[in-house]
Amino acid sequence: MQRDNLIFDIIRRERERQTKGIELIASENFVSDQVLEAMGSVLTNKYAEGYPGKRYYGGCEVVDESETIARDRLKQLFDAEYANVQPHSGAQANMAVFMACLQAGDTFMGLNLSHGGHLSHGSSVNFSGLMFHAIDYSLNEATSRVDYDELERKARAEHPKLIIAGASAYSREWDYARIRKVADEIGAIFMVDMAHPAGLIAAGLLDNPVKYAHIVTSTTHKTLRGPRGGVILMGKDFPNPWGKTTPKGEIKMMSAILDSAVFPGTQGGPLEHVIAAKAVSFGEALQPDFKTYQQQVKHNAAVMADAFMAKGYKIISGGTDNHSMLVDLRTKYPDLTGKVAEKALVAADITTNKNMVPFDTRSAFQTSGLRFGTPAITTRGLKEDKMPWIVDLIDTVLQAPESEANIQKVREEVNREMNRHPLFAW
Ligand code: DSN
Repeated sequence: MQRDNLIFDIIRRERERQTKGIELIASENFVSDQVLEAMGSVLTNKYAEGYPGKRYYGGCEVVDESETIARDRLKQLFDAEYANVQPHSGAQANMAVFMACLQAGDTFMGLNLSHGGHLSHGSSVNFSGLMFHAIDYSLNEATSRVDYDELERKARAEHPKLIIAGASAYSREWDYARIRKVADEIGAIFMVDMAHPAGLIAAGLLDNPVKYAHIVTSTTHKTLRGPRGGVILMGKDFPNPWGKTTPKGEIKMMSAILDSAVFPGTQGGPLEHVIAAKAVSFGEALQPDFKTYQQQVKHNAAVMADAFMAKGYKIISGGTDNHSMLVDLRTKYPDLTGKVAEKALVAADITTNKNMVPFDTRSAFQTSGLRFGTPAITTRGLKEDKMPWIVDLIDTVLQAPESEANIQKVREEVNREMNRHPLFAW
């Protein structure tokens, strides 16, 4: 068969892009060579609908072992009793939880998307907002932190069946205990989507939501530094409170309902090559040096946020407890949109994404903010001493985002420095 040079040339160019630039997208990271190897393995050839020991295909005895190891390592990492490693993504994991806990049209509550929430937590263009009745809570305007008073007020008034904590752009720790308390009061299920800070949580640097929530979902590729994918966890199993029963009239436990909601409810065959790569990355996260890495991620983020503020930028909520931060450009550059800023930075080989800020005056296509995160550059080996340097470069670009000469000067400096931090061993 002829080699597909067209596609492999694209892969080569993407590798080059990743190698020469500063990667600041808060939800991205660089996996290890052995995670890549597992993903590109012959396991992609295997159909394995079902779960270990209970499959709909023959020949699953080998992949049963890697899926079991993935589940066991994940449970150990987060001190959980139940784990499902089959969701293809975080949104798929969330969809399975909706299917397990709600009926179409039921009310649930999540953080407003424009305040840092996620599409699958109730956006009107996502299945969550299209098929269910989504209500939201927001950030307090003065503090830019979750408005727990509003959350409690709305929960008591509207009785959602499911309350979701977790965000895509929120740099602060959560008060999970407070949300669980109101969920118990109104008889709601409490779910945490820990996709962004999962790695910091695994390393014990942030509170573990598995202690408080009924159900926890996550992606595996952000701070956790695994392959792209999703997972579902529970600290303790419990009977489904909405009374779903088996044909024999028995109350089903949530673990069985969740397993069925993933397969056959919302997915077909699991991606066993990705599940093996998840297992490898969970094994890496169980090593002591993963904690050192996460400490550096957190420290780099704190130093970066301070460096932005020292230059007159507004950081939403005044800092960060995790790996990410949201910059409101309006304080320093009132006329600069996130869209223009992102484009200029990308041209300088600094990758970030435009993001709405709470109470934004611009649309999601323009935005007044930029989101930054440190997981990827920390994997690359950059330490806190480089964070003010990165902020200087960003500020140089944003001072004259239309100037190609300015951008070129920064790009050359970025490429020179990143050349000193090899990314791939092969
Ligand atoms: N889109 C992801 C992020 O960038 O945060 C969340 O799924």
